Amino acid sequence: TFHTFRAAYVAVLRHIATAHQYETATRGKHALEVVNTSFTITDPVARTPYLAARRTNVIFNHAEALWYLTGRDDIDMIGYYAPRLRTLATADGRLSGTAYGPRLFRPTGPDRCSQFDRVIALLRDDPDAKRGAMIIMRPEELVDPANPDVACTLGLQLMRRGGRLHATAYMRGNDAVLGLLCDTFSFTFIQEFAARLLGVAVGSYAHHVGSMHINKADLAKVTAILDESEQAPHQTARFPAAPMPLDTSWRTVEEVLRWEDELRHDRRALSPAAFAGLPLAAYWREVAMLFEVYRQITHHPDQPVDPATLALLRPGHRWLVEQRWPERMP
Ligand code: 5HM
Repeated sequence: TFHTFRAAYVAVLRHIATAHQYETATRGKHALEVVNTSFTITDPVARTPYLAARRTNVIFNHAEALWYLTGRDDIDMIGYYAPRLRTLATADGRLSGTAYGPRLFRPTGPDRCSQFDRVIALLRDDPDAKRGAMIIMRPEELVDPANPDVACTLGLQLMRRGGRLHATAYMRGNDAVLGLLCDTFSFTFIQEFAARLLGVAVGSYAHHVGSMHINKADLAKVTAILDESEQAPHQTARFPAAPMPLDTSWRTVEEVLRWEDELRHDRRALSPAAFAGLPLAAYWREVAMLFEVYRQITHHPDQPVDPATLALLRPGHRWLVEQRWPERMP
């Protein structure tokens, strides 16, 4: 059990790097592996590790979590933030296993509800329920042995206990360097959003993984992350986590996504004046501003990011953007 994700992340990386059980070679990747890894974090709002050596793309992290909420599986939105995901897309521009959105948030079945809607309704009516589980990996995903994109997450469970909403993720496999960070970000974001819809506090987040591994190609990065965590152990305290506003609803998410779409297509810019006028809480305005930063980075590669834009980011997010795109800073 750890307080923040950063502490859990560093502990998992250190454990595999110093005490791996197996060396595996499958589907073109060589990895160090530990089987059956679990951790719990008591503050899932502290989901971002501030580690320069990791160069977290915090804009992608928000885009991916919101992409899940849309229920979309097209590559257009997420491929803009993570171009390497395009290699997994089908000929008609869709992602299968990586796209958790349709599985969690798209209506299915006779009630035309999503798994998420059903779980929220269940937990509203029956707070002690233990059935609040959503299934992600599907039985048919192994029919084609060459399927390049099989979901790594088996399911997510929400439990309302002691006035708080706890979440559990169950994964068959997890890349401890890349996937672990992105997946914990998205799953705790969904947890916090669910807590807002239910009007309860955020509880703990637990993460259970069958195969936790470090790809050998990432070992140098892991060493750098572990060195940095020893030298700068208190970076998280410099950038306190911000909770999602209590009145966050589906309408909030839709408004942020309207801006995301405009900015991704470079149809509008989010100026400081437009930012001030957004009908959103400061937390969500700042998320929109992350997408504005990315619009400038992607659509205007010849110019540095506007200092007035950077000034409207949370200090922690600004720091991460500076680590990730130092060559684009004013
Ligand atoms: O061979 P396999 O299908 O397991 O390759 C996919 C790998 O991508 C996983 O083992 C895991 O290391 C990583 N992954 C992850 O960590 C993939 C996804 C997409 O579902 C994810 N987290 N969300």
